[in-house]
Amino acid sequence: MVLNVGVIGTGNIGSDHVRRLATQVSGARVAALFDVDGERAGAVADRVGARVHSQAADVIEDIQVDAVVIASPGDTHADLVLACVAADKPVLCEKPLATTVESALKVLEAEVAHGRRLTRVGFMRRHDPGYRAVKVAVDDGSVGEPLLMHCVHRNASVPAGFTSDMSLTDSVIHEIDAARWLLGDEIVAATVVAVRPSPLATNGMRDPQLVLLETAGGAVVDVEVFLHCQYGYDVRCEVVGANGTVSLDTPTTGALTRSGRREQAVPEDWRVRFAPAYLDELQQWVDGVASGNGGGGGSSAWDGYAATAVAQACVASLSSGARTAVGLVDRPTLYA
Ligand code: NAD
Ligand code: ISE
Repeated sequence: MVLNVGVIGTGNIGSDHVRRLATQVSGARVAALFDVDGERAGAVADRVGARVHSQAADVIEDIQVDAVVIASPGDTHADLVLACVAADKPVLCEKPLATTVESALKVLEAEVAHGRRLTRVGFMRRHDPGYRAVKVAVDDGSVGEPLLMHCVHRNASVPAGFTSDMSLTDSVIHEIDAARWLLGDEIVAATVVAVRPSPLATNGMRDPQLVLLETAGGAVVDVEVFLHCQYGYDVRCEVVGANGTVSLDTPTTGALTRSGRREQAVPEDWRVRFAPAYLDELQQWVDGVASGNGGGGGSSAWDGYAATAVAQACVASLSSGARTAVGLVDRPTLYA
């Protein structure tokens, strides 16, 4: 059986997902797509032989579309996921699930009322071989009880229009999900310290920032987020346990040794660094949907809601300078 996928949003990551679905993922084809930029949608559709619709709802309601990938901007996600749930279609929604806690909660409530998990959120680090190795070492007790997690999230630069809040809601949200997943615990408080801004940060953006996250069980996670680091894309993670530590492997794209020096290439951006993770994420999702379980494991709507709630607490802390508590609703049994 071939899964017919509809894609909404064909920008940076949407067009990449279309290419992967069409050429690398087995058991799937891109049947239909939509982007508000019709020319862009047309060009992407031509490459893979997909239909172009004139609105997102038409992709979701297309009877020849079995499942939907959402890769439009974050503030469009919640309404589109709600439409997928109403249409009983499995959906892989790029992060974030929603840009407000209220809209994330609406998704959660709709899915609970529907009675079946249809939503996966594109927190692809759960599919990265390096992160998976860290998870194994934490879960099998190799490093003992996890106490601390140190993270670095650096981008060479970000597009114009990227804001201080987006460092938290668009970038640190990956560490928020990774910390909840690796430590198996909810985050209950966030504190953000804005560092003296890099002279290269534009539009008054507070960059870098330091983020402290506290878990219910008392572990603490620190994140340096620096989105104008210039030199490349650099994501690091170390979990410090009672008996040892485990660090993320940071794959390079090449190593050059000559003239008494060794140089290692740094990936240019997330496309390069996490390419295997995006592919594994899509393949697992396609296999899961095809086997009738709505898309299998990975980040659920609950994970998407919790990450949004923590990211919003970070935004509040950046603005107030104060430690900010995270209040989550009770976890519905659908996500037990
Ligand atoms: P982008 O701006 O390159 O692409 C967004 C596309 O959506 C554009 O083509 C735009 O025309 C289109 N669009 C805008 N409004 C729309 C609407 N209402 N309906 C349909 N299409 C619409 O952005 P991007 O970098 O591709 O990011 C898209 C999403 O993917 C964001 O939520 C972002 O956070 C996420 N993302 C995730 C990762 C990751 O590592 N998992 C990496 C990059 C982006
Ligand atoms: C982007 O949207 C992503 O999700 C990347 O993984 C992240 O590293 C980057 O900072 C975000 O802007």
